Amino acid sequence: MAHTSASLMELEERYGAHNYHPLPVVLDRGEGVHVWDVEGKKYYDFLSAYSAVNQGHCHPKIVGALTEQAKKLTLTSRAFYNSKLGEYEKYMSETFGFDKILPMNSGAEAVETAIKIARKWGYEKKGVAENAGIIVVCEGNFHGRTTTIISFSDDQDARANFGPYTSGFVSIPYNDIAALNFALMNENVVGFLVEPIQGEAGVNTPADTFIAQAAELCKERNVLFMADEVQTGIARTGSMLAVCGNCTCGNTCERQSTYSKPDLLILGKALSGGVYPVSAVLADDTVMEVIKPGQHGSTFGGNPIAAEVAMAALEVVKEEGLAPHARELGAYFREKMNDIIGETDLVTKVRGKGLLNAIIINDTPDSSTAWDICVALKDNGLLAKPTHGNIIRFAPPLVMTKEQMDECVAIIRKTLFEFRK
Ligand code: IF1
Repeated sequence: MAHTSASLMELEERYGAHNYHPLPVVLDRGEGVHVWDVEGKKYYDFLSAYSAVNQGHCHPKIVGALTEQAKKLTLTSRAFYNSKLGEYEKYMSETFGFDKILPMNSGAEAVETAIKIARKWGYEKKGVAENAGIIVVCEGNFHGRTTTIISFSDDQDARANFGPYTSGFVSIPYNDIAALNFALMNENVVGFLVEPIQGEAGVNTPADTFIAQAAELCKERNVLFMADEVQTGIARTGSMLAVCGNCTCGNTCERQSTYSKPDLLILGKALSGGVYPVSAVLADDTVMEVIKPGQHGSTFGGNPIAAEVAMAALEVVKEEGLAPHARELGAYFREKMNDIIGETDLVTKVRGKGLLNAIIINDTPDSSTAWDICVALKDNGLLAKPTHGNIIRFAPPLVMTKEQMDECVAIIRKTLFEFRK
């Protein structure tokens, strides 16, 4: 019997853990900026799987890399070498300008890897007393959902009743250099873990100087600057990396005025174009050399499919000039949103960088207005989802054309004007 969206939602309700509350749409196919539901209705994807599908759904080059490698060798574990990993590691080292990469699978795994490296570096290189290492994090952070990561989350949904919690983390307000300066007075601090733009907090963009000043302070205090670019990386914010415009990938995006190369760079999501779970931590030898054989890893980390898929995904970013395109189209999008803000009081603000943006709905965070607008957007053929409460994140694949963006802006405008609070 052919399934309908309704019957498939029922299956998930009955047999799946209820750890999500998806928008009521069942997707069956994706291509570029479009997805189709089970009944064949077409939508613009304005979430990109939370910035994992930057290169567009089912990009032929990336899917081709997956299928070709999958016919040859999928997994050896790291008990043996494989013919793709070394080439991939070199490619990543040259693309991002770091000596070494530690390959993992999910974003949270990469964040956990960076935390372990920072702690070990603190004890073995900085001279912090064992088990006394502190990592500074920011209020409103989202770095994944493992027990250690939610230990330093201030989101009660993510944290409550998962204790006992991992210690060794100190929170400061985001975008607050004075608070960071004070926190780094503590000699036991080994790292500062930060999102260049806080995605889940509602595309919370800091002052332009925040990241560069934070990187500078970390250098002065011999603390590792740990940039979580799982969501902001891979051209999403208009340069290959949100933190450092010094990427050596040959992109034509303008160099950022400030040079803020992280000591630990954390990548995931669009590193594979959403085709396969691929994440990574990059660092120079002085940091990465604290990890010795047997001290960290994962069964699938660095597998040949991940290597081939990630290289293809990054080639697409460079060949199609996705970083400068995201910068230009994102500015255009915010300009159009500001025009709409001038015409209705339902939206109070648009904010973001490149094609990572969000609008603030003029209602309380506990209202259902943002959700209701997203359901109405869905009915009008555009998929987006609220982050916290009254904020709707807009993050289309970076391959979107200006013409397609105009169609999406028209759908957003039509929906907001139809919408009765
Ligand atoms: C979900 C949020 C976004 C991330 C940053 C690490 C990770 C993420 C900056 C972990 C993952 C995803 C997780 C996904 C929804 C999405 C999300 F809403 F959860 F917070 F994007 F904002 N660092 N973010 O954004 O990577 O282990 O998921 O591969 O949990 O539903 P992961």
